[in-house]
Amino acid sequence: MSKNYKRTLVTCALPYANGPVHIGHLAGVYVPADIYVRYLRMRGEDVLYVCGSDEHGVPITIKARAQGVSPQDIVDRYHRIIKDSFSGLGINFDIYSRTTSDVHERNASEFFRKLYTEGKFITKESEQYYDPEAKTFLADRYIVGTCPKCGAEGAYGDQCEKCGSTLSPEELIDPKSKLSGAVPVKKKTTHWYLPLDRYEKWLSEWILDGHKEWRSNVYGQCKSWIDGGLQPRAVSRDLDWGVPVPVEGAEGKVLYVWFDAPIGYISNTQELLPQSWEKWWKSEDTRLVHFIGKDNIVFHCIVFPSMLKAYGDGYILPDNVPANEFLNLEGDKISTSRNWAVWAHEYLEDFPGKADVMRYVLTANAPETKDNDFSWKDFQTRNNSELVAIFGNFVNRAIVLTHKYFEGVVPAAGELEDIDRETLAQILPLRKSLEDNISQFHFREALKDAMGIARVGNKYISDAEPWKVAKTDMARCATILNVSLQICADLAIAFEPFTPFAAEKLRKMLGVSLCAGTDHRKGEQETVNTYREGEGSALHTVPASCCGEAAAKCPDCSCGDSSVCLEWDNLGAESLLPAGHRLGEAELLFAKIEDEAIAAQLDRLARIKAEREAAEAAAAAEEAAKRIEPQKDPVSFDDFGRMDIRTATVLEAERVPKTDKLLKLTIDTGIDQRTIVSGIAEYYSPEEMVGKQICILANLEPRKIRGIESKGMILMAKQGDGKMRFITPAEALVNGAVIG
Ligand code: B3M
Ligand code: ZN
Repeated sequence: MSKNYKRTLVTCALPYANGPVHIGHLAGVYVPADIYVRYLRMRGEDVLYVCGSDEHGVPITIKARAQGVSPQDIVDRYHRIIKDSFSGLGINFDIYSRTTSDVHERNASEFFRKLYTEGKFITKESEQYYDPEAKTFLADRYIVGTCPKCGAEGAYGDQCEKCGSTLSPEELIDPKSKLSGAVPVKKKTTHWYLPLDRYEKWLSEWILDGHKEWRSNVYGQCKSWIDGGLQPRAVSRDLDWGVPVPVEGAEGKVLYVWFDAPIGYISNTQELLPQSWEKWWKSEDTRLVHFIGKDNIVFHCIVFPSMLKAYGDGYILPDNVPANEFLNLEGDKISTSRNWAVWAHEYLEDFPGKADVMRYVLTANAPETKDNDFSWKDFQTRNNSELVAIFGNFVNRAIVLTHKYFEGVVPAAGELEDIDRETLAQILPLRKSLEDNISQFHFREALKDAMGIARVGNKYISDAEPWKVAKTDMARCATILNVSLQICADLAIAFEPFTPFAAEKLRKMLGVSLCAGTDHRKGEQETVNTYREGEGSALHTVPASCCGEAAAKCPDCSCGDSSVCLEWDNLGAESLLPAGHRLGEAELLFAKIEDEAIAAQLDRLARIKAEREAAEAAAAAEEAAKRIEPQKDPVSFDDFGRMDIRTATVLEAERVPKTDKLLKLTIDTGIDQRTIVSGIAEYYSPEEMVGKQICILANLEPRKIRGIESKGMILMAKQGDGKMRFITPAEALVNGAVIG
C-alpha cells in the first residue's frame, strides 16, 4: 500500500437480485475480493468487508412482470439464494444487506435531498422513450434494440450484454419496448442530473494524474470517458420500483438505480456499525477498495466519486478499483437471460464439499487483464492434476507416513542435508512473490506461488522417498517427514485466502489453529482477533494478545485444543511444527472428480444450447415468415386471362428417385388424368397428397423433369421463412373448375 492506512474498507459490487450469481460474477468480483480480505486479515490488517443485494432497477421489475409476482417477491427470493451462495463458497462478508432495507432508503433519500438542496443537480426536461401500449416510460432495460457499438440484437437501453458497452436508450438502433414489443414514442419528462462535466477537471487530476497505478483496463476506460467529455447523468427515473425521489412534485419518479446502489455500500456499513461507520467512510486513515466487473467501472470511478465529492462531508474516495474483465463459459459469453451460466447455488448442490475447487479454478483462470474462459474439462483437470495429485497427494503422504512410522507425532529432524535446506529455502521467495502479487491484485499469479509451495513439497517427498528410507534409516526418514510437515504447515497458511475450507481441513489434520485477524461481523463489539467457526477457517475467539505470538505455543489461546497457532508471518519460517506435536487424523484433502460428473454438466449446457438454438430458430422463422415479397410488375388482364387455372385431385403420389425435393403426382384435372412433377417433397409426403384437391396452372407448357413429362404446375403459397402450402378451394369442388 502506498500510504500507512489504519484500516481497509473492501466493497464488492452489489449483485442484482433478479437472479442467482454465476461463476462470471464469482470470478470477476467475489472470489478475488475474498482472497484479498482473507489475506489482509492474516497480515493483521483491520478490514471491513461489505456487500449486499442491489434490489432496484428495471431487470427486477421485468422479471416480476414476467412471473406475475411483485418486485419484492423477486428480490426476497434471490437475495436469499445469493446470500446462501456466497456463504457456501466461503465468501464471508461482515455484512450482506440489501437496498430495500429501511436504513438504505433513508440514507439514499437523505443523500439525494442534500445534493438537491445544495443545488448540485441540474434539472432537464427531455424526451424519453414511452410505451404507448403499456403506458409507461421505458427506462434502461425496459427498452431493447440493436447495439450501436457491436451490432448485437437485444442490447438494453443502459448496457449491451454482448460487448459490455454502457449505452443510453437513444443510442439503440430499432428500439422496441421490452414490455409490449411496441415501437416506443418520445414523451416529455423532467429529471434531475448530476453534472459530471463539472467534475471533469477534478476527476482528471484525481484519476489520470493521481492513480496511474490502477489496472490498465480501469485507467484506460476512465481516460476515454474523461477525454471524451463527461455529460450530465440522470439520477432519477420514471418508475414505480425504487427509492422515491424525496422532493415535492416528483410523484412517479425514483432514484436511478446506479445513483442509489453505490450508496448501498455506505448504508450496509451504517447497518453493521451504527456508531462507528464514519471512521470507515470519512477518515483518511481508511483505504477504500472497490471490487467490481469491467461493466461497472464508470459507476465506481466516475459517477460515485463525483457523488461523494458533491456531497462533501469528508467522504473518502477509492484508493483502487481492481475491475476484472469477463469470464466466458465453454467459449461463449455467460448470460443470465440465456441461462448460459454455471449458477453458484447449483454448483454447490452438484458438487457438495467442493467450494474450494471452484474458487481455485476461477482464480487460476481469472479474467484479470482480458476475458477468459471456463471449461468443465479444465475444471476437472485442475482438480485432479493439481489439487489432488500435487497438493492433496503431498499432504496425504506426509501425514499418513507420520502416523505409520511415528504414531502421528512430529518426529525430530536430524542433521539437515543439502536437499532439505535447498527445499526449505524455496519457500520464502514463493511467499514474497505471493505477497507482492496479492498486494497488486494479481491473484492468478499469487495462486501459482501458493501452488508452487505444494509443488516444492511434492517433489521433495517424491525424490526423498521416506517410505523406502524407513526400511534402513529411520532417523533420515524422521528428518524427511519433519521437513515435509513444515511445508504442510506452510500450505495451511498460504492456501487460507484461496481455498479456506481445505486450509481449515489441513490445519485440523496438522492439529493447529490459525490467526486470521479481525472481523466485524459482530458489529460494534470490541474488535477481537476473532476466529470464525467452520466458515472456511476452523478458528476460535482468542484475546488479541494471542496473535502477537509466533508459531510457538499460544498460551492465551482460548481454543485450548492446539499447541500451535499459525499466522501469516510463520510462512516459510523454521520449524512451524515442533517435534512432539501431535497430528490430527489423516483424511483426503481433495477428491477426484470423475468423468460422469463433468459429462452431466456438459449435457446440461448442451440441452440449454439446443433449447436456445431451437427458440432462436423459431423466432427467426417467425420473423422471416413476416417478411413479405414485394409485389411483381403489373400484368395486363389479357396476360392473366391466358392462364388456365383449375381445381384437380391427386390420385397417386410418389417420390422421384434420387431427388429430395420432387414428388411425381398423378392428378385428375376434370379434363384428363395427367402427371405433374412438383418440388414439394420437403413439405409433403406422397401419402399426405393423395386425395387432396389442389389448384393447378393447367396450360403451362409441358416439360421433362428428371425424364418425366410434367404437364402443369401446382399452385403453392410460400411464406418468407420458406414454409410452403398447396392451395385448396374453401370447399370441395368438381375437378376442372376454372379459377379466375
Ligand atoms: N448491481 C451489478 C451489475 O451491474 C450492479 C452493481 C452495483 S454496485 C453499487 O451487474
Ligand atoms: Zn454491443
